[in-house]
Amino acid sequence: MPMFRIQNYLNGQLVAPASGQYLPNIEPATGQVYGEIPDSGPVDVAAAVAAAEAALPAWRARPAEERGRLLEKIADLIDANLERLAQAESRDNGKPLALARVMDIPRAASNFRFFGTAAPHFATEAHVQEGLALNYTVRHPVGVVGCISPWNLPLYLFTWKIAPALAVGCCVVAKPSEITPATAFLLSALCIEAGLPAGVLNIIHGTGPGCGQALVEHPGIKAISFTGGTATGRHLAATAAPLFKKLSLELGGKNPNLVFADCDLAAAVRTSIRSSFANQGQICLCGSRLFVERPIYEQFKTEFLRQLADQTVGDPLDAATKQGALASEAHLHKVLAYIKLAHDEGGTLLAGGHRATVPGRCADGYFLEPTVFEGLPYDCRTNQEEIFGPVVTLTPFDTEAEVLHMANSTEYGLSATIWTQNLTRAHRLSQALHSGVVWVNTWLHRDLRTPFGGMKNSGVGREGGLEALRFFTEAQNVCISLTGG
Ligand code: TXE
Repeated sequence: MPMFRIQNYLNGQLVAPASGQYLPNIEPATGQVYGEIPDSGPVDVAAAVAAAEAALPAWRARPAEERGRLLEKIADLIDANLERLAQAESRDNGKPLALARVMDIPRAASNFRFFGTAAPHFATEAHVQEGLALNYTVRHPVGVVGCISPWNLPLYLFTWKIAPALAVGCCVVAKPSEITPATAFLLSALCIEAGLPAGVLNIIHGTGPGCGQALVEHPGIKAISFTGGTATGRHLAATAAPLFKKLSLELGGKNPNLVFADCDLAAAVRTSIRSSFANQGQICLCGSRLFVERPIYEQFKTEFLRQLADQTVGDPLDAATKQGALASEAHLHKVLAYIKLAHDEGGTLLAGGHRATVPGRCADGYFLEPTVFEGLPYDCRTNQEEIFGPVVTLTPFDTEAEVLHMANSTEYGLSATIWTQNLTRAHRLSQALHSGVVWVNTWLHRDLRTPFGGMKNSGVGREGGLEALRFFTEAQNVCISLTGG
């Protein structure tokens, strides 16, 4: 099979990087190189920013409805190419093809459709000072913005940033993760097909230090929307703050899953399997710390481990596969190191714990058994640090105060899930949890209008709905005297 060579999307064209250098693209399910990624650098970033700056006046001047129609056209093209995109996503990331078909790619289309239709409805405020003055607020597109995304939900998170930026009239220079660049490249071709004007969106491929850093530092980039690891987010913030750039940071999580004795146990177990292991546990919203009220602890554990047996690890292309490969070899070794740490910290292994072997074409893939530990203190490193893999801990609790303390004990505050039939407790606890997103008797239920993001070290700012549209704009207040001076 010929190498799948990815190109940059620069000023409406698919082009090679200025250096002519490429990086290998590895298929995690096989461990084999199957393509090449441009190793772009500051020269490519500067060309992309220049193209975006040139496109900006015409793009921001277009009626919002027209911009929205173009975004909807891209959404339609994503739908029309669903199978091709899902296959590319699965191959590039290692996730089950079945998951990419129902989650990643449909959501990417929804992102464009949602913000495309939101653009014409984006209204601003007016404040009247009776008899004195009328203030109205204009929200101008902030200009050329940078969008940097991770490898776990590649097209899903990439488009979640790009669509609102384009909707409000910004031009974009975007960098997908170098670990999963394929669907961003395929999106470039769909944008050309949709008739997106040259320079409005530019997609530059490369490493974080080589290409992402140049994007963050470029003086032409006025705002940066980033999703990725907390350590990278901290570095980005340190770079961008002295340059006074707007920053939206969606970072890691160590999310608690609180299961009370009065819950619907069948639903709690079923969904907790998903919230623990979906996408190989590589979703920032996965609930990796399961706290179960003592009266049902053993029952929950037994049923959870029983259902875990159905969590088939296998070839992502196989319809029976529930868990595919981890995204990279380095990530696999990181997660394996955490499994060793959990043993060292005195945890009892209840399931998994080893690299999984999948015979045939996937013999060298980066597979890991779904892994469960119990008997670890809530404040040990295994229970405090983001593992970002199919590894969870089970911990019993006796009181609401105790579980709240344990749930809130980490440096993170992205999401939390509560399982209870007690309405009062659900509301009381939701308010007390230090999490940007709380789910009650559900998980990963998303309404794109709602604010999305984390507290504490899980991030700064919120994405989603109006929050995203506001982020990519600069508010200007106009005050008109009603008295004539
Ligand atoms: O992410 P990075 P990594 C967590 C998870 C994982 C850890 C590290 O715990 O193990 O982060 O993953 C770009 N300037 N999450 O190292 O490095 C990079 O090229 C500008 C949580 O793979 O944060 C990529 O496009 N950009 C998470 C993006 O940042 C830079 C999802 C994310 O990569 C850069 C992924 C730099 N100096 C990992 N350095 C979530 N919250 O969903 C890197 N990048």
